Amino acid sequence: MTTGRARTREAVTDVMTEPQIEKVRGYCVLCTAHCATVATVEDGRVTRLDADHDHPNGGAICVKGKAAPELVYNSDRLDYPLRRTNPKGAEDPGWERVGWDEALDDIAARLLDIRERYGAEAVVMARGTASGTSTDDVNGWSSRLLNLIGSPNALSTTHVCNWHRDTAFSYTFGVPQPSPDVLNSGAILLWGHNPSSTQLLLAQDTVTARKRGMKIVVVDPRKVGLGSQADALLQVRPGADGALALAMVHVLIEEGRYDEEFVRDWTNGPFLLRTDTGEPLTEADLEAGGSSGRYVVWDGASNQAVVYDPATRAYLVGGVRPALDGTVRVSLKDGDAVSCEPAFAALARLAASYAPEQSEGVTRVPADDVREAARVLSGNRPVSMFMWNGVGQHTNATQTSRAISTLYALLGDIDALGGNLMLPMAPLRAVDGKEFISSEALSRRIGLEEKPLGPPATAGACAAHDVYTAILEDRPYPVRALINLGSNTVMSNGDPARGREALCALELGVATELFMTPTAELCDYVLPATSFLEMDHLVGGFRHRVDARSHVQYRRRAVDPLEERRPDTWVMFELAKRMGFGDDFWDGDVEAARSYQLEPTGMTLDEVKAHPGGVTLENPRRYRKYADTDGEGRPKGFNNPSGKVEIYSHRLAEHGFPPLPEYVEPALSPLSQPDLAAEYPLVLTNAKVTTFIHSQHRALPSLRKAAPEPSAELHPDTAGEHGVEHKQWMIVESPKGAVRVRANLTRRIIPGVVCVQHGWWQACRELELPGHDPFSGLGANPNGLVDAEHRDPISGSLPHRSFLCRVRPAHDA
Ligand SMILES: Nc1nc2c(c(=O)[nH]1)N[C@H]1C(S)=C(S)[C@@H](COP(=O)(O)OP(=O)(O)OC[C@H]3O[C@@H](n4cnc5c(=O)[nH]c(N)nc54)[C@H](O)[C@@H]3O)O[C@H]1N2
Ligand SMILES: Nc1nc2c(c(=O)[nH]1)N[C@H]1C(S)=C(S)[C@@H](COP(=O)(O)OP(=O)(O)OC[C@H]3O[C@@H](n4cnc5c(=O)[nH]c(N)nc54)[C@H](O)[C@@H]3O)O[C@H]1N2
Ligand code: SF4
Ligand SMILES: [Mo]
Repeated sequence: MTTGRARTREAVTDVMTEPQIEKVRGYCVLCTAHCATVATVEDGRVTRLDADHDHPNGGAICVKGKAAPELVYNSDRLDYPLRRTNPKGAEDPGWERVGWDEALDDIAARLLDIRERYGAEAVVMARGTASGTSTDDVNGWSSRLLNLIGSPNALSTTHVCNWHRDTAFSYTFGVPQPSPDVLNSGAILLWGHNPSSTQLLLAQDTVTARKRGMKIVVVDPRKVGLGSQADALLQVRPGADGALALAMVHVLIEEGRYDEEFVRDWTNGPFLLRTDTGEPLTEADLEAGGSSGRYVVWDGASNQAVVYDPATRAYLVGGVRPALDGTVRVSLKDGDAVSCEPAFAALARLAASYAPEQSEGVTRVPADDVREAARVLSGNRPVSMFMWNGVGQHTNATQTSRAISTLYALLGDIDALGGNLMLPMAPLRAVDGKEFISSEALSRRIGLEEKPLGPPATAGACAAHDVYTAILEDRPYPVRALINLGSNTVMSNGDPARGREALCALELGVATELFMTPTAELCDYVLPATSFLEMDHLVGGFRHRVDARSHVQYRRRAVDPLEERRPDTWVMFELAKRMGFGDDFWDGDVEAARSYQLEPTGMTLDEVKAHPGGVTLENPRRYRKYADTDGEGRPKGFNNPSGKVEIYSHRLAEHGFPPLPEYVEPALSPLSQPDLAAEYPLVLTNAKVTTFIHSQHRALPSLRKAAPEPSAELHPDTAGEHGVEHKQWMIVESPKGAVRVRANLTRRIIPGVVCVQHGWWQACRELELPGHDPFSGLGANPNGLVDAEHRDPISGSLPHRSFLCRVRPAHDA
């Protein structure tokens, strides 16, 4: 165990007239980066946050982190538990202040009553994103409570957030997208991810690596952040990423730039597919009693079919050199012969139909640029990558992620030095209480039937639109209670009007919140939560930076909670006690629970606390672990049905989805809906704003000053065609709804695309800047522009980033 150098708290206590200054080490939890910080506390008031430069997850802080003290003292923060006295939907909710005990007792009793009358699954817990709220602190405990209640229904936004980055990626590699080991990369591929605005540490590390010559390839319709310094920037039409990835795959194959040994040895590219059925040839096809779970390759050395067994990750005979191309005829057990080709050859054919010169009209990326980008990657290995939101909010999102993952597979750098490296987090004990819920209950999760490979099956998560259906139509069964735990559910999901209708129809709605959000406004109880600077937390590793994954830290609160604000973790423990689960919740003793979490590390809580900057546990870097062998010399392989990196996804095939990453146009696009596009000729997308997280922070003066109004980016030529001028208020309309935003004319976005911002509702009292009605076409909530009817068939993702729209000046502009 190496110990992080512990910077002791500086306390100046001897001069009475001077303010008492304390420095408290911790980390910012406002976004996914979790930058290590040092808070300055003067006379009990937190006044600033600075980067901690002596921490594996440190070295940087952004404007939001700097503004975090404002979040503690903002005059609109919730300070007391509130109970509604007027019916939902009434203009005035009639909030009355209640005590914590009274609120929690009543909520617990009503949850138990609803469970009794409708079954546990009628209770849903909506979770705020771990990448943009401090609910990361409470996730384990809220899962535990929900599992004890016996409900499988956690609602989250993963289907438009990280699911494609992680699970769709895992359908190729068997693991969620690991962290890029960017400091050791020859090139990084950033696809639909803009870390300069959203994940500061990756941006910082990328810039560091660039200084020693690392290359950067960015795929984004906008030239922003690292895209401005990229060696190759592909400004793709939103939603056409799948075609672009196939175009790049084609270049790698056609120009012989892929890692042939890796593809041959570690992917299922050599597996033979029958050309009559398109399905893999299996041992069962070849011989009576053969297994349909064993696949067949064509051995170029012996010129015969050879069986591969996923159980041993080996061929049944030695010295095999499987073919990656060509068509062969293989004799079947019934004496017939069938012609077959390796999966890799099928991929090559698919990709060839998207050759850069042919797909230019689809992707809008010049063919030469596509070729150049592929060459930059293959010529500068090891390559690491990160894809995120830009690819995850489309009706074709899963296959897009599959196409990008396939491209990455051909480069062969998964789990390599300088590639995307799999390293475990610190071994804290899991507390999510999976053991408390029955598999029968889990099989009833909302959305599971429709999405057997999607978030309900793989991420334990339901989508809001499905939960709204359960509330409003009792399909697949009634939902009567919704706890919003740091989740602005109606703002963050498509179709806010339906969200409002659903929340009004609940028997019990609860929000634990910092502010009275549009979601909280529709609840029966609103409970005042602490911000991250007001609460303690034990963290078992930092997700993104490879070398911070095993860093354990006790984040001490910088200040005590103001008024009656309480940490969500405390709320979970108190609710659990009141619902009769005290025995499984350490009778409400959060610190005792943290000690239990720590046990596997061999450290006590006091030992961790003695190092305010945290402790880095040993986590040796080991590369290409898939090649590790067991006692019998069998390689570990990849955690997929085939034991290989799956170019051909057996899971997708089993469920009737295209096993190769076929490109399908977005549901509403200029190419898929030309008639509609005659009326709505532009492509709608959106992106995060550096200054804010999602629907938050508009009330903080220093941030709002920097971005006072909602705006949308569009190219000057596009604006000109529609009579819109720079800085003018304009209406962005889709077939579904409208928003009113300032036009931001910029050449950094490709023509024909409108990039809106998500999350505008809140006013800023200090600056006297107005709020925006989340439910009205005169507001600025782009989630009203899309519906939930068009969605990705596998994940249920919604088309926030590829819908049709048009623009015009607002009448009052
Ligand atoms: N400042 C800030 N930081 C955040 C957050 C925040 O709200 N604000 N949220 C946090 C969360 S929860 C998340 S999930 C992450 C997300 O982090 P990112 O993935 O970086 O999020 P975005 O900036 O929304 O999207 C990335 C890029 O996708 C581009 N894009 C839009 N449409 C397309 C498309 O069709 N194809 C491609 N290739 N690109 C497209 C956008 O122009 C944008 O530059 O950020 C986290 N950090
Ligand atoms: N159109 C469009 N829609 C999107 C996206 C998009 O890019 N475009 N992005 C999607 C993505 S990636 C995500 S992750 C979701 C995010 O959706 P949400 O998870 O709903 O995120 P926020 O809108 O930031 O709302 C979080 C709420 O939690 C509160 N909060 C913050 N910290 C705490 C805390 O510690 N405790 C409690 N109790 N409350 C807290 C905040 O005040 C805020 O109201 O939105 C999705 N929706
Ligand atoms: S990048 Fe994210 S975690 Fe880092 S300081 Fe900014 S808001 Fe906080
Ligand atoms: Mo997200």
